[in-house]
Amino acid sequence: MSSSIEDPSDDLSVTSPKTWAAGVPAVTHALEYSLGQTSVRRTALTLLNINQAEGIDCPGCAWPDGAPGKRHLNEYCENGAKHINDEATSRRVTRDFFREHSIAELDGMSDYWLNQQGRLTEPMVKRPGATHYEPIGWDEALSLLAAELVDSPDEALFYVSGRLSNEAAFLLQLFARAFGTNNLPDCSNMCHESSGFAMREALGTGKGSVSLDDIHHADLIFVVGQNSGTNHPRMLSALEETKRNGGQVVAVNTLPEAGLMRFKNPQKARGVIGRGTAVADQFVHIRAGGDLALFQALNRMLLEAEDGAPGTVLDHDFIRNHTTGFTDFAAYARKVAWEDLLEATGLPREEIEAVFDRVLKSKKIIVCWAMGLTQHKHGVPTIREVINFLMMRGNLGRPGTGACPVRGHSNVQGDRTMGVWEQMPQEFLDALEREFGFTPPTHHGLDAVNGIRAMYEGRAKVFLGVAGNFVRATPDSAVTEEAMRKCRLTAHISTKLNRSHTVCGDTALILPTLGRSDRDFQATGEQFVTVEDSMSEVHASRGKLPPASPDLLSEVAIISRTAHKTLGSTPPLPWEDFEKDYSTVRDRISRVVPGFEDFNARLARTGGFVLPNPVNQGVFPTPSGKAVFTLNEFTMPHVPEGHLLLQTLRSHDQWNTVWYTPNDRYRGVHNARRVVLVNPADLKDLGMADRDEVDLVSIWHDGTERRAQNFRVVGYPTSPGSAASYYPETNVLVPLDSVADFSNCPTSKGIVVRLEPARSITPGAV
Ligand SMILES: Nc1nc2c(c(=O)[nH]1)N[C@H]1C(S)=C(S)[C@@H](COP(=O)(O)OP(=O)(O)OC[C@H]3O[C@@H](n4cnc5c(=O)[nH]c(N)nc54)[C@H](O)[C@@H]3O)O[C@H]1N2
Ligand SMILES: Nc1nc2c(c(=O)[nH]1)N[C@H]1C(S)=C(S)[C@@H](COP(=O)(O)OP(=O)(O)OC[C@H]3O[C@@H](n4cnc5c(=O)[nH]c(N)nc54)[C@H](O)[C@@H]3O)O[C@H]1N2
Ligand code: SF4
Ligand SMILES: [Mo]
Repeated sequence: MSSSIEDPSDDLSVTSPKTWAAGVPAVTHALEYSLGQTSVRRTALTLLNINQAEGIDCPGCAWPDGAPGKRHLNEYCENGAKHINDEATSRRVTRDFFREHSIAELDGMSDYWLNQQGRLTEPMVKRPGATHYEPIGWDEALSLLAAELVDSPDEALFYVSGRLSNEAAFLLQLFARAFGTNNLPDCSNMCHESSGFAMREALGTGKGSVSLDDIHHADLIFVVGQNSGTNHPRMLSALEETKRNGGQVVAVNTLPEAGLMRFKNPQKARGVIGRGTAVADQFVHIRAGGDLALFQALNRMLLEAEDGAPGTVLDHDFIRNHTTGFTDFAAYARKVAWEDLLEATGLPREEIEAVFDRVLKSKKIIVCWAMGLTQHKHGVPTIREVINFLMMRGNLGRPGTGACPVRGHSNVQGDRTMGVWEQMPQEFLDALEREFGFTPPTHHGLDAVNGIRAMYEGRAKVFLGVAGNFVRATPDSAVTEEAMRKCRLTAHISTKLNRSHTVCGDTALILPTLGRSDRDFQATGEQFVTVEDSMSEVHASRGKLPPASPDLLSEVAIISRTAHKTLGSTPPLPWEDFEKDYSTVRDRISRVVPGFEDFNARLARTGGFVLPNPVNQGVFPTPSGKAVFTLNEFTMPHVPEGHLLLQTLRSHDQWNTVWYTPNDRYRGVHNARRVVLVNPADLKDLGMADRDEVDLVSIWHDGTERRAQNFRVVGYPTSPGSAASYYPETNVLVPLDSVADFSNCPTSKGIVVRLEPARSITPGAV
């Protein structure tokens, strides 16, 4: 396998896309990967503990676990198993490794190769002008970091990825705000930010209102812009139960993803030998970016059906008692022309009518969505229109109904609850002030995109990344890398090596930390941490393995010590106590964050609890106290002649910026990642053929072009006019300024590109 930064695609092989997901091959692939990383004993230990009541929360996605009494012994999926054993690997990155490999050399290696080197084992520093990382003691490393955090607090960025525990996230935001800045960019800025903006405006809360039980008992579930079979695999078991209970599923996607079609549950005998369960009752093969129009069409049909049979279609009680803006919304919704809606969705009218039939027959509807909606320019209006759709028939707050943004990282929702957001509301800042006796800054901080701009322009000079891989997760790779290299100091608290460690500021620090699976001993004894999943369930996670190295510190310890060194005793906060005993952090959380009252005692008593969702209590914390119907201007992405709308997505075998193998099994793509999936009819129009070597060139309003070199074309049933390619190789194509309206989320699913014959066959720069 190639170790260079580019995967030359020489071994590309393509087989028919799979028409079903999971089953026995999924188990085999997970075990193969796990046993390639670590011993049978450690694999058994991680797998027996993953998602169990006293065990390790899966460090994969944020899909919830079953209720404690209903959990299987194997409460994990293929990708969760791979993911935890990628962390539990027996491979180690030592000081010898850094002596042998210069930073320039490491910079030329692929994301795969860097990750495969194993767990980081001791703190390392790159001094100004140095070519290599060298070992440094913890005390000196953290003093160095603290010493750089001296100037204006707003010149520092504190990036958080959704792997962080509640305890560590709470302390990090406390540190940043006590220091004097709200510069807390996070992975959510690039992920579900559009969901938060849309839902807060319409419902007064950014969180989903749905539980697993709701999923099981819905009449109709929409799965929109989400590849559940790969990215939230156990959602398929939940949908299987929905179907067993008589519910239906409509999948809306630009690609016919295997997991949306048929599922063979590897935990059930019938999933091993049978044909599995057909997941989607209807697959809606929508045009890229056409979802706003689809929901506008459904909403318009609801209004017309109500005209035909007044009082029977809409939920007038809900609309009257709980919402505002219905009249204006209805007037607006009736105006959008059918031809425009059909053109934007790319669907025949009968197909939308078939969806509408299911809607009319269903009393309990849930809409689930992910990046296929959030990462478009009009992601926020699209999600607002989804909420309009749910509100019209009162599909909110009742059992079996609701809005379900399916979150990515295992604790991304918890990190936000803990205050990691550059725009936390004033009530939260006031609560911090009451508890800790200092006045947090009130002006908004920098998000990911604005943080990159600030580093690029020299306004931000110190970058601390806590988990994640900032330079690969962010758009416009060339610009972002230059921005990072301009920093005075870049520091990362990480478990594994990644490209963010090789793209350094003048000084750079690698601060290696315990992972979820590692046991965590502090002065008062063994500690555990807590997380919140996509359905607002909070529970503990306890590491079970001996730590990857004796020189690792926990995230809580690193953050507490850095804060102490930076701030001294101004304000006077008990950083040492926080490190010794995480329950003291939870005591603070219980007094600052609503819903966490009596945190420690409730965890001990019940093992976990669900945070209250106002929507389910009939409360809408908007300024008017009611849910808001919104007017969402009809838009469709403009794609000039000869161009395609490119989405950058995940293969089946990667975790965000890190790929595990170069295969995308369900889509039938093997041994290559530099591929672009294009509809065969578009290929014909473009005068191109399957397997042609092309460069992808993105265009932007200011006339600039960005190029990603040497991709292989694969004819694929993506909807006409759209193309798909893997992230992060294609992040170089996403202009920094190409962001979703309102949420500032990079438009990773809507990049206008053209395909050009490859300029060279030698792999180019990223
Ligand atoms: N194994 C694995 N699991 C993961 C991750 C991982 O990398 N690997 N990442 C985690 C994270 S952080 C996140 S946020 C989630 C992401 O979960 P997903 O959102 O499922 O991830 P993507 O791969 O970005 O897939 C986007 C889906 O939207 C579809 N899509 C794209 N554009 C449109 C559109 O305009 N309309 C519609 N209707 N569909 C569209 C794509 O075809 C694709 O199926 O997964 C989490 N889980
Ligand atoms: N083009 C494009 N760009 C995208 C997306 C897209 O769909 N298309 N998706 C966006 C989305 S949804 C997201 S969420 C972001 C993801 O962005 P990030 O969250 O920043 O990226 P990850 O790849 O998840 O980060 C992997 C690194 O996290 C570190 N890590 C893993 N576990 C731990 C841990 O327990 N503790 C610590 N301290 N470190 C740990 C390891 O060092 C590992 O190398 O990317 C975004 N970028
Ligand atoms: S569905 Fe998500 S949380 Fe559950 S086991 Fe799989 S990766 Fe882990
Ligand atoms: Mo995400």
